[in-house]
This record gives sequence, C-alpha cells and structure tokens, in this order.
Amino acid sequence: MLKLWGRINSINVQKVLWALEELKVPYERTDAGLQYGVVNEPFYRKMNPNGRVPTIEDDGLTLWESNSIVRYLSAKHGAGTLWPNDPKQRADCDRWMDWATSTVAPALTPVFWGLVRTPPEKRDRKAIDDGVEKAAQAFQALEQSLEGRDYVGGKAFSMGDIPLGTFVYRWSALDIKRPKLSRVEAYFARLQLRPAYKKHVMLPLS
Ligand SMILES: N[C@@H](CCC(=O)N[C@@H](CS)C(=O)NCC(=O)O)C(=O)O
Repeated sequence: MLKLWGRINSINVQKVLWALEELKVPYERTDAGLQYGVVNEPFYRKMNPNGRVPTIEDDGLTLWESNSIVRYLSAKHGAGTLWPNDPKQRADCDRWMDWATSTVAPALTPVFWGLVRTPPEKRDRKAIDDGVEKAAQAFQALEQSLEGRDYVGGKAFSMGDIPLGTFVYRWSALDIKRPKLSRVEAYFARLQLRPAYKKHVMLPLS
C-alpha cells in the first residue's frame, strides 16, 4: 500500500491527501514534520534529503515535492479525469500548479506563519502586510482568468485545482482584508462541494 509521511496541517501534505482521496487510492500515513519530528531521522533523510514533508513511497518509487506527487498520482490513477489526456489541456493545468507554488505560496506563506504560527508580540507586521497585498494581486489575476471557467482547466475539475485550491482556502480563512472577487468566491464554493476538499483541506488553521 502507498505510504505517506507528513502532518495533516501541512498545506503540501493536504494537496497529496486531497489527491489520494479524489483518486480513491488507499494509503497509510505517518505523522512527520514540526512537533512530530521524524524528518531528521536517517531513514527519512535517505528518502528525502530536504527533511521536509510530504514524502511518499509507492510500488518501489520514493517521491517528494507535493506538486510532483499530485502529478504522479493523477497520471497513474486519473488519466482522463485529474490528468487531462490532451497535452494542451494538461499544460494549462500544469501552469496553474506551478503558479500556485511560484506566485501564491511566497505571498501567502509569511501571512499564514505570521498570523497563525507566531505569537502577536513577535509578528513581523510589514512582512504580513506585504504578503496580504501580493496575495490580493495574485488572486485578482485568478479572478480574471476564471472568466468562462468553472475550474482552472475549464469545465472539469483537474490536478490543476489541487495546489491552488489549498491556497484559496487558506486565503479565505485568514483574518485579513481581501478584495471582493466574485469568480474566486464561486470557485471556492464549487471546491467545497467536494468531500475530499472539506475533509483534508478545510481544517482549522494551525
Ligand atoms: N516544495 C516542497 C515544500 C515542502 C515543505 O516545505 N513542507 C513543509 C510543510 S508545508 C515542511 O516540511 N516544513 C517543515 C516540517 O514540517 O518539519 C513541497 O511542495 O513538497
């Protein structure tokens, strides 16, 4: 059975849990990272020299990098659904996965860490405010791109929605100012119709 290492409040682990559930792949999960440790143990470093989560082991393959794991699982179990067969369609989804990591994550991570994992007296207000502004700009771009689309790849839910969907939830759940973006709101509402999203992503922020 597929093995997954990572704590459930890690956004990168949540992407993998969401994909596994969408694809109905059975798995065994071991808590790892932050308070659980494990990531510095020699056996773990051998699998993942970065000492980060998630890592999976599946059928002789050891893999880290959450988006790569989502792509692998989608290709293996979701051809024609999470993994569009048409290369152009797939590139569209891939692009949103990369964008979530390259543009949304660097904006939102300092906000999340500042407001959720840092005591008020130690917060870097400027880093938080900068992140709030950059995240607003990123989601304005998403708002524009969602015109005529139910999901980032078009009419159907795909792997392209998984990394982005985890950030959309965090952005909505953080106690920050957000511009009113009706398409992003409708997209978030659509994602919430998916039981796997509610179960693995929409957890209290911690
Ligand atoms: N680019 C990597 C980032 C992995 C990463 O930074 N994971 C964080 C959790 S979201 C981590 O391992 N933090 C340290 C820890 O949990 O001990 C991925 O997408 O998998």
